Amino acid sequence: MTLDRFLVRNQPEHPEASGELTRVLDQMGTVAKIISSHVRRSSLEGLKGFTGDTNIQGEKVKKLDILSNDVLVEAFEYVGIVGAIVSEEMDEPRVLHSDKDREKYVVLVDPIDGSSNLDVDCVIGSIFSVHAFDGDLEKAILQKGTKQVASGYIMYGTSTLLVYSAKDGVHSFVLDEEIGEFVMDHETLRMPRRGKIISANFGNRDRWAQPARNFSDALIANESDPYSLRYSGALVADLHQILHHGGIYFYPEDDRRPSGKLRLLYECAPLAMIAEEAGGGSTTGKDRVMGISPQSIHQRVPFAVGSLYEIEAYEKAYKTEPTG
Ligand code: AHM
Ligand code: MG
Repeated sequence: MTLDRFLVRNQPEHPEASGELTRVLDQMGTVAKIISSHVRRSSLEGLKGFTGDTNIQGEKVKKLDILSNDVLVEAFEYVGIVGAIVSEEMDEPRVLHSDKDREKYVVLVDPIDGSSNLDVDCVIGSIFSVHAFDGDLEKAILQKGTKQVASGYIMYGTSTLLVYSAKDGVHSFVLDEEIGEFVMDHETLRMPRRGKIISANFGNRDRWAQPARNFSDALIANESDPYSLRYSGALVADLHQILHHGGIYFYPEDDRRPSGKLRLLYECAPLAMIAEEAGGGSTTGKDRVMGISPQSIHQRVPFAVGSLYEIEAYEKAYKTEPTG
């Protein structure tokens, strides 16, 4: 079963079953193939390293960040029904069309997740979220995660994978490079209720908010049923592993970053939706990530995502020791 066949087959099940969401998701598959091909050839094509610029987040921009961003913008300009695109790499939303009768969606993306892995040929990803758009751009962008029409990620690992949900479960496809198609590997991914993986940057442990420290100390102290630490530097890769084996990823607020590191609209909310659709959850510690009303396009939030058991324990740690 290829991605395009599956999308057509499932079209009537999509909440917005006009066939147009299918076009957006199908185009994401094309984007995935193009970026994947550049990622695989990045050493040969001289795509490693920085451009010399800094983005709105204050982070140094890499060549592949920009190339991937351009691929996404061009792809959705072509589709016609995407009115605008919001990206980690662009200060402001890029308006693609102003044909009010045709625009149906806004696409929000992190073109390259785990940029620091790029130059050492380790796993990276792309994250996307699709919002409905009825002509009011700001309203369309600043929607709660619960309002997402679809979301997903692409993982450039040992294989290239595309995982998405259109609120009808989580579907996973692997790129067959010989035929140039995404082929289904899991029709419905379900996450274990409780897992074995703990994924966080423990180099920051002493800076974390106290509840996150308490939570991780308690988990690690469980000698009878120990957890395994897995932290790749790419959230997509860590979440993908947790989807299969269960556990928790967290990037909490700390004394340098009071709102954490990760961006709500194009990193946290789309992956929170994937986790929830797979039977897991996501929280800031205090609030369900999917329920947060965004205030700005590059807003950051403390983020934990994973199996229900660990997410509940994380929230309990925040209730026991509020951060104020
Ligand atoms: P990026 O989109 O700039 O790559 O940042 C997001 C990434 C996540 O994929 C990863 O989990 C985290 O930042 C790693 O940050 P750190 O190096 O601080 O642990
Ligand atoms: Mg990024």
